[in-house]
Amino acid sequence: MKTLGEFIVERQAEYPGATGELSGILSSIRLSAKIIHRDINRAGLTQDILGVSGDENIQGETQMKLDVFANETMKKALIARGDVAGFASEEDDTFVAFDTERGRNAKYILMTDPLDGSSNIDVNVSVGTIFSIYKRISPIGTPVTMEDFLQPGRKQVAAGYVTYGSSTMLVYTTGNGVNGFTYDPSLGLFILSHPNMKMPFEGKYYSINEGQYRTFPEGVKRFIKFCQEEDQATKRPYSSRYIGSLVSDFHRNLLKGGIYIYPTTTTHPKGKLRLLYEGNPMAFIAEQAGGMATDGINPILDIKPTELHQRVPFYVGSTAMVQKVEDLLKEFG
Ligand code: AHM
Ligand code: MG
Repeated sequence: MKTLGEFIVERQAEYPGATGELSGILSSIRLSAKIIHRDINRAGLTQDILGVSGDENIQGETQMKLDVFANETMKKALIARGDVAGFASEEDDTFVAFDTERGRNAKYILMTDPLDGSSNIDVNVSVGTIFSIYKRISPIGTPVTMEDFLQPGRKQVAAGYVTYGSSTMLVYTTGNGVNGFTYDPSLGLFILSHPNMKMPFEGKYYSINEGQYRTFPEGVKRFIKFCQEEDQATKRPYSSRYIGSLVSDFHRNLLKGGIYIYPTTTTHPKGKLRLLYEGNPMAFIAEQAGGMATDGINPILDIKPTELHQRVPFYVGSTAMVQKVEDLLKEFG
C-alpha cells in the first residue's frame, strides 16, 4: 500500500534539483481535498452549507455556498504553506498575487475550479475540484502578473482533479503518466489505487447535454447519430451518460473509454467550459493517459489564452471518438 504522501516524496527524489515546492503544493491540495470531502459528505445535514450564497461570480453564474467555501479552503491551504506565488479561480474576478516575502519568491502559480459541477451539490450527485499548476514567467522576487496565468496548457507542470463520488479520488499528472489515489476516510489517507492510468483508445460512452441538441453544430449532431447507430465492429450503439459534472463524466470516460463534449452552441457561442482551469488540466491528463482533447480543430493545450475566464469548446476523451467527431466537424461544420 502506497500513500499519496509517499508517492510524492518518491517522485520528487527522481528530480535531483527539486526544491520541494511542487510537492508542497500537492500537499496543500491533498489537505483541501480532505476538508472539501468532509463538508460535502455532511452537506445534507447542515443547511448552512447547502444552497446558493446569494452572490454571482464575474461570469454571471450563481455561486453556491460550497463554491465559496471550497474556494476559500484552497486559498487558505495554499497560503498556509507558501509554495505558490499566485492563485486564480473560477470564483474570483481576477488572480490573487500572494504578495508576501514567501509568495514573491515562490516559483509556481495555481489555477482552480474549486467545486466543479456545483449545481449538483443540492441533489447529492458527485462534484469535483480541478487544478492546474505552472511555473511563473515573471521574475522571482516580484508579485506575479497576468502573463503568468495566460500560458498555453502545454506549459503546465502538473494538473489534476479530485472527484467526490461514491468514493473520493485524487487523480493527477506531472507529465509522467497519470496516477489515481482513493481516499480512505477512516485513515485520513489517499492510497494509490490506480497507478499509470490509460484511457481506452475506443470508447463506449458519450457524454453531452443532449437537451441542447437543437443548438449544436451540424458535425456534433451527426456524431450523436453515429453514436446511436448499430455497428458490430465498433460495438455501437454507444451508451449515453451525462452527469453534468465535468470531473465525474471525464473520470468515467478515463476509466471505461468515452468522450465528453461541450461544443459551441447558439446559447454558448464560445463554449461553456473555461480554458484555464477546466479545459487545460483535463486536456493534460487526457493526453498523458493516451487520450485527446481539442476545441474541435486544435489541441486544447496549444491554445494561447488571452483572458483568465476564457471559454472554449471542449471535446475530450478516447482518441478514436475525438478523431471521429473532428472529422464530422470538418465535413459538416
Ligand atoms: P461549473 O464549473 O459552474 O460547475 O460549470 C461547469 C459544468 C461542468 O462540470 C458540466 O459538465 C457542465 O457545466 C454542465 O453544463 P450544462 O448544465 O449546461 O450541461
Ligand atoms: Mg466547472
